[in-house]
Amino acid sequence: MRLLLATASQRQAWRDAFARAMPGAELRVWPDAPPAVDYAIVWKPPPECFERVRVERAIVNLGAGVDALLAVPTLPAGVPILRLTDAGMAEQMAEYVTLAVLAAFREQREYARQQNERLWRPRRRLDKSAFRVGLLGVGVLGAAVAQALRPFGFPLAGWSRGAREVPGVAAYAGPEGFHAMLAATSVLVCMLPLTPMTRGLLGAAALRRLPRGAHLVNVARGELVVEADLLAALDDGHLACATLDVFAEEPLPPGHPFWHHPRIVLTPHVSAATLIDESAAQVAARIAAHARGERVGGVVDRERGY
Ligand code: NDP
Ligand code: OXD
Repeated sequence: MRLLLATASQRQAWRDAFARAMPGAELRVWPDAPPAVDYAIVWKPPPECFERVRVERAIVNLGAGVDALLAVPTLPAGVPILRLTDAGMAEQMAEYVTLAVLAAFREQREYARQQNERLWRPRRRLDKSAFRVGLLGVGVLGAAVAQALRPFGFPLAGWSRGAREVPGVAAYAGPEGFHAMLAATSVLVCMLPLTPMTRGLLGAAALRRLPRGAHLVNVARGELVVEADLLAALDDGHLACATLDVFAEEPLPPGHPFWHHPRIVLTPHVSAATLIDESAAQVAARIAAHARGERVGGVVDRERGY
């Protein structure tokens, strides 16, 4: 089995992990490029990669989101693309989103402000039955987040292309479902892939459809949100807070207004880190199955873009 590994960072750690997970494979690491391989295992590969190396069986994306890979202009047509599914990310995403939802429900920002002003002022408990969490995307990560939130008793709603059924989650789909869900959402959590259909989805019209005082959590991709519209909705108090893990430009530039915004909590794209050993194990098992001609999980539909 001939493999090419092309990763944007942590090259040595990935090489070691694949050497352990696929001991019999002939592993080359970009820019050491053979003319042809069976599988290319990549994360944000340079365009020259596909110019110099012919991939004969499949391209494996070392991440859940394939937006960056699909944007590579030299990506060969007709070669199947596989992506990571969960591989240790679902648990992390569930932790991150649960923290953000509970912080919103228990009004952590308000109490922090009161502490700052030495104010002893208990607030009336929010009505949980009216505190609805809306999940944009209920795929691998969205469904795991839903299951983590369920025991807390928040009403849950989920929007997907196909009104996907997830236990305990009211299903919505399509533009009408989108607008209906937003109108009754206290915390909106974005876990959609970035595709031509979802880019800029969360602009002024969508954000202002949320009830006044709603929270936004974006753990998917920055370009799903129109940043200027989000700033405007936070500045005039329509939105209470945004918890942001992803940005149109990463790393977030030092002069970006998000850094010091009083209504923004931000983290540097860490809500669900790619775990090297778990990911290598998943990829190794999938490549072995794929090479045997079996059906494998994580197959990307290029037309849909995810
Ligand atoms: P999945 O493909 O499993 O789930 C995607 C969900 O989005 C599905 O429910 C899908 O609907 C829905 N969806 C896609 N397009 C549309 C659309 N046009 N309208 C309505 N719903 C839509 O992906 P994952 O859960 O594995 O990952 C989601 C995203 O999270 C990734 O693409 C990536 O960008 C991001 N991510 C971020 C990380 C971070 O650290 N911040 C880490 C990992 C991932 P349906 O179910 O009908 O197909
Ligand atoms: C991913 C990511 O898509 O880390 O896996 O953002």
